[in-house]
Amino acid sequence: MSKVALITGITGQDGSYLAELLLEKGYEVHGIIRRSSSFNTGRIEHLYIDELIQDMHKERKVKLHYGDMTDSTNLIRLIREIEPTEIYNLAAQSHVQVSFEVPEYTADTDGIGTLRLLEAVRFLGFEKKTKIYQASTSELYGKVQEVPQSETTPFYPRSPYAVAKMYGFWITKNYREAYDMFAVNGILFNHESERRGETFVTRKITLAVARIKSGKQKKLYLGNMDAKRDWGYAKDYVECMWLILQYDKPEDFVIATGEMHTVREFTTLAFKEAGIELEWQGTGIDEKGVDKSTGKVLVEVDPKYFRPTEVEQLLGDPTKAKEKLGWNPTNTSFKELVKIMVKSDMKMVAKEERIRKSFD
Ligand code: NDP
Ligand code: GDR
Repeated sequence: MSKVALITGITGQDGSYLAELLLEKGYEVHGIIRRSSSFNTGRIEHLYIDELIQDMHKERKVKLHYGDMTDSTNLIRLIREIEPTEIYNLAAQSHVQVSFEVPEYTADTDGIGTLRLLEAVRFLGFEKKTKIYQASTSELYGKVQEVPQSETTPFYPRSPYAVAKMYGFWITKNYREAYDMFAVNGILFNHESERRGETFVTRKITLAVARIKSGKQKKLYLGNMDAKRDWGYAKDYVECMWLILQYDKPEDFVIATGEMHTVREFTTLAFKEAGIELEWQGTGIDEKGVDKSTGKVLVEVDPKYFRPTEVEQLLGDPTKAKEKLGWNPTNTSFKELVKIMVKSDMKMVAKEERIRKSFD
């Protein structure tokens, strides 16, 4: 039977890497995109080149459809037309801090959106032919009840985003149990890449480093420098999404590196990659990152980035994924991840500069 995948959130970081992986594996890949007033397909442009111009790339093309997680009839129609054998539900308002500003929309997209998708599959009678992957998150653990967190650790969500994702987690599990569907959760810890959205802390840091190094930005303002995260590489993580759906039983899995670092550590390493040694002075909102060689303050704390309720630390235990899926999360180390991101942003900033100069 030919494999047909439908990816919601295909224009996002993970969606773009997953689309590449599934095309390589010979899948027919469909993706849902939202109408927007400016282009939102930058991460996947290379996967849907106009077939009239690039006929030879035909087999590497994704098929894009307009849709939205808030529109059930749209989801039903698309699933009926595409008849996917696998659905990867990656679409979400995925920014934790933004979810405090748009809690209802976040609940609608991330929580009820998941229900709409599951219900569409059930309504169409596709329970036995369509497997569903739900993008669950380490944010479910929130105020952590045990360290490290595994599939059995209790949840304590700390943001409207996490609460919405909690609904997504349980409704997926409920449909699995109630209707015998292959509907599963990947509980993924933070994963980053050169395609990470620019307002998530890692990418915000690596972009700032590149801009500061080239004289285009003076300072980087951050929030909670003490927050600790288990950061992995997105490319490794999308492979795991696929492995979870290929496993012979529908089960939920934690995907993490098993290593935890502070925002401060990430920042120090990122500047170091660009040849800048930082020294930290002060504490709390007075903390500053100072360039050792020039004495210039390059990093400051801005309380506007503090969250009403913070998740202080997350550390995942990926033992189950390692043992049952044979997954190896150490392909890209923390240091390597920071290096990849800084290098890519330095390249991007240099390219922007060349383009700007060509207009001078
Ligand atoms: P991104 O924010 O990069 O991408 C989110 C995607 O969802 C985008 O394609 C976006 O479209 C789409 N989207 C948002 N709202 C809607 C909507 N109402 N209807 C349809 N599509 C919508 O997220 P990531 O790629 O980083 O993450 C993928 C998924 O995994 C998300 O569900 C996220 O919550 C979850 N997750 C991510 C982790 C991480 O560390 N990256 C860790 C654990 C879970 P557009 O481009 O138009 O905005
Ligand atoms: P997170 O990622 O909330 O873990 O959610 P983010 O990178 O936004 O924050 C990580 C930690 O860094 C602290 N922080 C800052 N965060 C941002 N964005 N900007 C800042 O200036 C800043 N300064 C400090 C935060 O307070 C936090 O503690 C991500 C998303 O991808 C979710 O969709 C996903 O579910 C989780 O990871 C796992």
